[in-house]
Amino acid sequence: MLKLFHVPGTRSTRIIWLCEELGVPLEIETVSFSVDFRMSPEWLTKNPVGKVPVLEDGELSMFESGAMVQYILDRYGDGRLQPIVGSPAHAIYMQWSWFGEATFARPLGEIVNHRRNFDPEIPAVVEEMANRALLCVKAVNDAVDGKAFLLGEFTAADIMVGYCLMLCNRLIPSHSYENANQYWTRLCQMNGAVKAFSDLNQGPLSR
Ligand SMILES: N[C@@H](CCC(=O)N[C@@H](CS)C(=O)NCC(=O)O)C(=O)O
Repeated sequence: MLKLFHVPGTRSTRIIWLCEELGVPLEIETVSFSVDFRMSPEWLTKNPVGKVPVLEDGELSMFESGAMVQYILDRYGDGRLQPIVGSPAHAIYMQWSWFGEATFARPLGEIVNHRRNFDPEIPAVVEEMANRALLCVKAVNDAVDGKAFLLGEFTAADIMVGYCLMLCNRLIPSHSYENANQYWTRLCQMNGAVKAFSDLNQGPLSR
């Protein structure tokens, strides 16, 4: 059985969301987000850079959320929630999945990290990162114009990007990208999202 080491509101929500949509059983162990825990020798054997999440499947142990999503789809998905591998649609699916972690999550993570490490925060730094994140919201806004989801049908790319929209809404509360707002509302109605975000207020961003 898959086992997820989870912190509410972090990227581990992607795995909970995906498994719920697929109906794949998942054992969830909530762990501490403290630096002491994450930098402990025991945790560093699971995640060598002291971050969350970690996923285990028997002997297999993984520490990148996007790779976990793809592994679960390929091993347990029976072709669901991703286009046929090698098709142009799959290329676009990968594009949005990678965008979710490599481009969109990055400035948002920098805001979180900056606020954790600088008190008071430096407004110019937060503003720069917020502007970068808002460019990503605009890209999503344009992509879902006239479509329910990024590829038309719901795929795991929506989970990768949906996590960023959740974070964005908490960190940069108001923006006027209407398609993106409606897309986010649609995502929030999915069973997987309801489950994945049910413990948000117990997470590190609830402060
Ligand atoms: N690319 C990694 C990023 C992991 C990551 O940055 N996790 C955050 C929580 S969502 C974390 O542990 N941050 C602590 C830190 O960077 O100090 C993934 O997708 O798993």
